[in-house]
Amino acid sequence: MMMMQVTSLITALVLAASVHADSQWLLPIDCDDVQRRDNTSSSGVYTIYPGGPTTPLHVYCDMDTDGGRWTVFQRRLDGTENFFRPWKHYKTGFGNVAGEYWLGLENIFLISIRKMNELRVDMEDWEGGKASAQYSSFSIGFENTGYQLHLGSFTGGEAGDSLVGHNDMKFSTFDKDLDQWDKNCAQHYLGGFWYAKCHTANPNGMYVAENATAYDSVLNIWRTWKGPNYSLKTITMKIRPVATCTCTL
Ligand SMILES: [Ca+2]
Repeated sequence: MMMMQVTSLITALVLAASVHADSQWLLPIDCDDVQRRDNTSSSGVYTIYPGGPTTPLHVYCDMDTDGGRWTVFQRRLDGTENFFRPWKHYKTGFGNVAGEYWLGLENIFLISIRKMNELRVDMEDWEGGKASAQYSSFSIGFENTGYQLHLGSFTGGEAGDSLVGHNDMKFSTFDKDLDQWDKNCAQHYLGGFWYAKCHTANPNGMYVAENATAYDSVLNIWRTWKGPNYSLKTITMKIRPVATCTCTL
């Protein structure tokens, strides 16, 4: 009798463990997984698990642009969110995934180490114009490297390459200066980014409405498209696994 109970207990435990393993196996780590599991998924907010089953993460998935599967890690739409924030916020993420947000450097790191990803930046001006910039690969280092940016080659897009000088840079915020300038880029240009000395793109810079005046590249600019003092109406940074991905799934 005792033996039977023990046996059933073990059976139950093994069953529970295998169910647990199955559900882990099925949890999406990015928007690519979301679309693989249901190819009718439309653009919107989903839950992914790049840090494991106990840390669900809300994210906006772009399932429309150029075949979809994009995991959006940065989005500016209307200036409702404050992007002039300290390191701690850029590390963990902030904002509203249904609107403006930053997914968090730790989350971006966890997503980017799992598969080989490409980067796409989409932007709009105030006259109805749209442009993009694409890069063959994108990943960032872990926190001890300052979440150092590793960017592949520019592969196209009307917006031009405004990230070329940012490759290999560490991330900086006003309270953590890891840039290459003797002053503080993040503090001076009102954002948080992979600043060099300092920038040709400032997606997390100050957001101002059309025709507002600002000085000295503090705005959310993309220099090769609209120059150094044009605040973009929208800008979105997104990654997805490259087509040659051989990841196990
Ligand atoms: Ca500095």
